Amino acid sequence: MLEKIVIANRGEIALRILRACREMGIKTVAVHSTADNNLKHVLLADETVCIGPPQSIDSYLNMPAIISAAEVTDATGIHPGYGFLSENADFAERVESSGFTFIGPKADAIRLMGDKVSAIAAMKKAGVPCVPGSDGELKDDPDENLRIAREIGYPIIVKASGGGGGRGMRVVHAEASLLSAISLTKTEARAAFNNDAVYMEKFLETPRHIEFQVLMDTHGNVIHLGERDCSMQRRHQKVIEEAPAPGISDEQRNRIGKRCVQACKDIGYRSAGTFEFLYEKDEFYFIEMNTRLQVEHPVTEMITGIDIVREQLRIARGEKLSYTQEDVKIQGHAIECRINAEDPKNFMPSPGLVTLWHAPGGPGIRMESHIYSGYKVPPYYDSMIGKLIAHGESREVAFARVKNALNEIVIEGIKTNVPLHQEIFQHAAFQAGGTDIHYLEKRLGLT
Ligand code: MV4
Repeated sequence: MLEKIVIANRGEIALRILRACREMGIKTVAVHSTADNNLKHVLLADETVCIGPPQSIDSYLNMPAIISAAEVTDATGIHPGYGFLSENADFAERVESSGFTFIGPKADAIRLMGDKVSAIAAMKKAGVPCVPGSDGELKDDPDENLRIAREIGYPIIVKASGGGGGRGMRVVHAEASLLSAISLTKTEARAAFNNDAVYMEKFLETPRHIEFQVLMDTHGNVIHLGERDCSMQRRHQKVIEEAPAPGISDEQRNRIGKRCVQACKDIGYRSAGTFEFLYEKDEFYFIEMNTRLQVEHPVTEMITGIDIVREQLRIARGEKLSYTQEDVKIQGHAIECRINAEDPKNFMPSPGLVTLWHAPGGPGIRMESHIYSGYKVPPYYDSMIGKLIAHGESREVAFARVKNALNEIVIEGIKTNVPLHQEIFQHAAFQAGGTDIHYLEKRLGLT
């Protein structure tokens, strides 16, 4: 079972999945667009299938082409990675109804969590702390909506149930603009998600973004791997992530982790998942669940010693988790820098030929990247070209290592955000730990 899988992704994560497969003796099929013939994992894969032209919609989002690739290569599973089709419940369903294993949760769980109103209802039921809010979809009743908002207290945020990740939301500071904000958000949501359901939450003004990693097998075993702090972001794109989150106690970690584990059992989850919380004034508030492997999974791997991709593959083979909750021990601190092919000043993408590449190294350094000298970064996809991860026995040691590594990195031919990272690691507030989700945007506005 699961002797050969299709890797339905590209870039660093496709390479990460290929490496896990190699360790486990699983054969790999790299499916790729015509712009990606020279991707590192395509060159390393056991088999390759070109699935379409460069535009994602014609290739990495082309469900029939990906499923056909599994059929013609006799693969038995499909790993979606992150982005693209990874949280598309219809895709998961089509993969499984075609007789393949979707290396992720069941379609029902993806669908339940994709609808934020139903996700929050499920979490409340499982005892996961949520943001004070409307307790379900808003009805077409202005007086009732005004009453709910008054009860929550301004500022409030109106969110689309079909949104998430920063799409389809609007902050309301006073009653006078509530009703128009609701109807505007509904109109946008109908156009963007074909679903005009919206809900309200108390708007938290200076929270941190802290998320919990979970793993669940098909035998009812669930573990949490602690949390990550992903507050260092710009325009909903994370820039730096770290684990554990500064200032979070073992008591808080265990308490929230347990609630996430319970929620997984309640919803019949399987595979890797992430519970996103806002954290403000010592309280956690659930906002969304991500039903995929995440970009920042390595920081959790570094502090737990657990290979999350290997566990995903084991779970997909019907095996039990390799670890119990008692086996999970948090050791030291890990920090990840997302390295993007972009102008560090104006954030414009900077695709093109990498003329020279030297990876950083040394104790505690892990570089996840698919680039090589002579690789051409195509203009069609996300600009992330790698992740620099540093681990150390303390946050201070991890910081020292990441700074060294940023100085060692050589990437010529394209612009990258390495200088931005070097600047951020000089900031006293970031060194102190615990900066909120608005910190980077504010700081960039001033300097
Ligand atoms: C919020 C919030 C404040 N209060 N909800 C943005 C992305 C989506 N995952 C949820 N988001 C937010 N929801 C309440 N009740 C602030 C944000 C938010 C945010 C959250 C996480 C990381 C970055 C963010 C940037 C701006 C706003």
